[in-house]
Amino acid sequence: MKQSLTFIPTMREVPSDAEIRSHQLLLRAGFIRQNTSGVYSYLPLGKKVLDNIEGIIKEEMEAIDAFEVFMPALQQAELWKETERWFSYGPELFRVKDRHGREFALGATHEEVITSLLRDEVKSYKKLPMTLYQIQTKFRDEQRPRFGLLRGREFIMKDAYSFHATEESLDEKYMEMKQAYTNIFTRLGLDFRSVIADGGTIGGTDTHEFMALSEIGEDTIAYSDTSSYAANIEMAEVNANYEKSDEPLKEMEKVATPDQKTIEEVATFLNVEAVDCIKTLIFQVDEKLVAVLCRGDHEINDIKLKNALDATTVEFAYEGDVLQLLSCEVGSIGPVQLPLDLQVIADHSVASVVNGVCGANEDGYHLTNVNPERDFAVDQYADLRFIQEGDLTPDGEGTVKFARGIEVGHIFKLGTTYSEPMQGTFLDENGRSKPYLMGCYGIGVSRIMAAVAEQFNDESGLKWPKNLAPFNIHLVAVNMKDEKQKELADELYKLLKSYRFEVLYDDRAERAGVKFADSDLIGLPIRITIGKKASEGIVEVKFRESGESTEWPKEEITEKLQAFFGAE
Ligand code: 9G3
Repeated sequence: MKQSLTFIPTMREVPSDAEIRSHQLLLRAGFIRQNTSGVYSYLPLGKKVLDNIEGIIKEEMEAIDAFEVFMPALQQAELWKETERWFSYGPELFRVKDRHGREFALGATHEEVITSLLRDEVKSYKKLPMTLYQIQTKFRDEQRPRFGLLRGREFIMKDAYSFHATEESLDEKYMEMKQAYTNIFTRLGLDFRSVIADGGTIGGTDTHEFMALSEIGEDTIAYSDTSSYAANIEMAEVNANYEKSDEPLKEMEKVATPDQKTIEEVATFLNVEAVDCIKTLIFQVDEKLVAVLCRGDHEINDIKLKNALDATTVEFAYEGDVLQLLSCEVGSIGPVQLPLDLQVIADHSVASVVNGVCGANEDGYHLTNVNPERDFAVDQYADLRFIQEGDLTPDGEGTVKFARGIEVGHIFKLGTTYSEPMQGTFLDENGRSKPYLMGCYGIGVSRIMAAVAEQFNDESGLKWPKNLAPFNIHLVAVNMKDEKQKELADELYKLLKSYRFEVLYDDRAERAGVKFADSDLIGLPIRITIGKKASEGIVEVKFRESGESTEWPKEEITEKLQAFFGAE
C-alpha cells in the first residue's frame, strides 16, 4: 500500500478525552476514529489488525470443529420474551421498532437467536454435538463507555455456542474451547491468564475468563506465584488451614471502649492486632437477617456469602433493623449472646481466633479474651472472605498475588438455561425429548486490539506483534526527490510484494523526521529506510520491538526478511 494514496490520518497532539495509552495511540496513529460516545470507525490500519485477529480465531475455531455462521443483529422481541430477558435487561439492551411498530432488540448476544435457529433444525441426538460461531457486531448501551475500544456501545465479538446431548459431551467441548482460547491468546502475543470466574447472572456452573494483564484493567485477579492457579477476585477460594495459637484460653472480660467504633480504632485502643478481632456484620439475606462473622483483617465477599447461603439477594441490613434487633450501633455488634433465633455464619478464619476481641452488643463496650465455641455459637463455617495478597494459594504451593486485567474472553457452561424455556429439544436414543445442554464462548475481538495496543507500546508509539501488525514492513524513502532513493525504493517495493510481504510504502513528499515519527507511531515490526547509501545499494533496517538498527545490502534483504518473519 502506498502511504501517499491511503487513509492514515496520524496526529501529533494527544486527544484530551483519551485517558489511556492504547486509546491515545490508536487515535494518533490513525487506526480508529470515534463517531460518538462508545462508537468507532476502524480505518484501514485498524481494519487490517481486526482481520488478523479474526484470522487467528477462525483457524482455532476450525480446528475444534466449530463452524462459522453469521446471525442477525435485528432480533425480534418475542425471542427475548421467551427467556424473560426482554424484561430482565434494562436500558443496556438497545430496543428498536420497525415500520409496523413491531419491537426488536439490537443483538447484545445471541443465545436466543441461535437456540431458535437450532430448535427448528436439530431434533435428534445423532446431530449432536453441534458447535457454531460468528464474528459479529454487538450492541450494548453501556452507561459509561470509556477507554476507547475497551468499553464501547457497539463492538465486535466472536461468540460461539455448542449444543450437546450429554454432560460429558459438553465438558469435552468446554475443555477444547478452553485450550483453543489459550492457543488464540498465545498466538496473539498477549500476556494473559485463564481464571476461574463467577458465572454472573447467566447461571451455568463452570465458567472461565481470559484476562489480558494490564494496570488499567477493570478486573482484579488473584494468581499464584508458583503455579498456574488464577481466579477472578470474586471467586478466588481461600485456603482455610489457619494456624491456631495454643495459648491458654483466658477469662472473657467486658471493657469500656468509649467512642471506639472501627476495628482499627478498637484494636489500637486495646493494643491488639486486627487479626485478633472478630468483625460481626448483619446482612439481609433474602427475607431474613443473618449475623456474618469474619476476622478483623478480612472482608466479607458477598458473592461467596450468597452462594454459601444459596440466597437470591444479599445486602447489608438497614441500621434501623440492626438497632431494633440488637439495640446497639453497627460498630458495637459482636457474636456473644446474640438472639437465639438469629442465624450465625462465620468465615473459616474465625474458628482459629484465640482470646479475641469483639463488640459487646452494647455501645461503648467491647469484649476481650473471646473464644469461639466457648463464648459464642456458630451455625455454619464457610469460605466467605475476599482473598488477599500474601494469602496461601488454595493449592498451598505458593503465595497469592493480585493483578489487574482486561477481560478478553469468557466461556460458560449454560446447561439448559436457554434450551428449557425455548423448548430447544432433541430426541435421545430412547426417543425421549430432552432440552439441549449448551455452552457459550465469547472473545472480545475489538477489545483485543486495544488490549494488545495497551501491552505493546513505548514512548514513540505502538509496537505490534508480528502476527497482528497491519503490514509486515514499513518501507520509507527519506527523500523522494532524490532519483537514486526513489528508484531503489520503487524497486524494493515491487520485489518485496513479489515475495508476498505486506508492505506499507511511505512515498509521501514529507520531511524524514515526520516519516520516522509516523513510522514509530504506527508500529510495524520492521522499517527499511532508503537513504544516503541508496547509491551503494545499502538500506538501513530498524526493528521496532528492540529499537535496534542495522544495515543490509539490498541483495540480502529478502532472505533476511524471510528469516525474521519465518522465525514465528
Ligand atoms: C444483554 C445485554 C448485556 C449482556 C447480556 C445480554 C452480558 C448478556 C452475558 C453474555 C454471555 C455470553 C455469548 C458469548 C459470550 C458471552 N451482557 N451478557 O447475556 F441483553 Cl444488554 O453475553 N454470551
